[in-house]
Amino acid sequence: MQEKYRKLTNCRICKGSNLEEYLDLGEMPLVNSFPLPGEIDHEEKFPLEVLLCHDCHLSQLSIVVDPSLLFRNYVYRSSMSNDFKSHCNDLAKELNSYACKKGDLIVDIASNDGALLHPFKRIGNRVLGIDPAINLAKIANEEGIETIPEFWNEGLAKKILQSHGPAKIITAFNIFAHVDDVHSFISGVKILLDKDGFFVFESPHIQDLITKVEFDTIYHEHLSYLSSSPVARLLSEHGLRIAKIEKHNIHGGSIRGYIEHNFQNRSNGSSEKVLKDEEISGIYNPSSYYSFSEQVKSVRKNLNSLLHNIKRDGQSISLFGASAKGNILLNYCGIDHQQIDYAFDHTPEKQGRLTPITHIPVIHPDLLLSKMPDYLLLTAWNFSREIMEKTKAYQENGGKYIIPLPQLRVL
Ligand code: DWN
Repeated sequence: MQEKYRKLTNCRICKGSNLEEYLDLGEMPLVNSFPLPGEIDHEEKFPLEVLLCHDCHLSQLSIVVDPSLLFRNYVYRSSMSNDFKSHCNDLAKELNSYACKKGDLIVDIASNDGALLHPFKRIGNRVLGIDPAINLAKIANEEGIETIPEFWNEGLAKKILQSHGPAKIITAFNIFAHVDDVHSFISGVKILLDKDGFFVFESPHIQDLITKVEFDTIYHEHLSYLSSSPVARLLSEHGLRIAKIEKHNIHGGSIRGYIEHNFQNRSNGSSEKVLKDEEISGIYNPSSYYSFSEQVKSVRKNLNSLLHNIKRDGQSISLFGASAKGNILLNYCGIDHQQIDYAFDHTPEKQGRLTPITHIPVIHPDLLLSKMPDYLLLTAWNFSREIMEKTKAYQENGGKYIIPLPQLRVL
């Protein structure tokens, strides 16, 4: 029987073996494995430990779970958030103002339900999605976004170059950190990218994870936790370079890199500034990681004491956003269906199922006012603004929000 995961022995970017564990969150479920009520006897958990490479500074998980287990049938839909969709709109408008034009090919790696490609198609670009999730590729194809249901690699890049020609833009939003063989991934980008093209990736930034203790963004889908220095090192091995880097608030704080062939020189000096900010934040200093575990434990202690007091006072709690990060927060803090009555979530694929291990029933947000919990724990805290806007009637009825991270707050 094929093993469900392998242990990491070498850094995936520099191949060094100078790896040191700095965080152990214990055995955790696969965060997007929402069981049906009849499936809870077969749930699995896997070690969730984070290592720091002392040679290239890449943070990475100690194991690699079989990606087919994680991504072949995927319940996370990018289009559930209007804020994320406008984030994608802004990118399409920006790139069409200077980097591509109508008719140019835009390829999105890990295109999910097509959220990032719809705005490019509306502008008149040719679009192509790549996503191994058969269920999501079906949705995207039905909505007119051509999507190949495969994992991205060099071989697929060569096939697409033959069939579609070079891509003026290749995007990879919230996927670069999910990839085990990053060398094959980037080599594929080099093959398909037009000589004047940009590869634009966006991933959570470890600077925010460490400085704001956003430990709930650590889960088995996220194999790496990125910063500019190890990424630049990887790119340079494949004839690519960073032209521009931006910080974005999405998903708790992300970095967006605009990457070009190394024979181009369209730098705007931003990568030097981001690197300087990273150095000042301490993420290239190993001692910054040694206290992180203690900070994570104090998040758990403070949240548990707040929820304990609320339940002691006889009040009810539900959550909004049956998110991947939420499943880490709940499982690490030992919070389950005994304290949390319902998980409200717009994602059709999650409704009628239970949160993994904690077994909180996921139901449609239309039921929020009828259930009327005293408190809503925003386990999708990265979308707090949008969720509070959508649940204004709940707040007007006296409902309160608990925002667990980056700072524990009750609103
Ligand atoms: O990298 C990843 C990030 C981008 O998305 C994936 N590996 C997994 C996933 O992580 P997540 O589930 O923590 O992401 P979100 O986007 O923070 O999850 C938000 C959850 O809240 C989703 O289940 C959708 C739900 N939601 C909703 O039901 N109504 C969100 C909004 C804004 C809403 O209005």
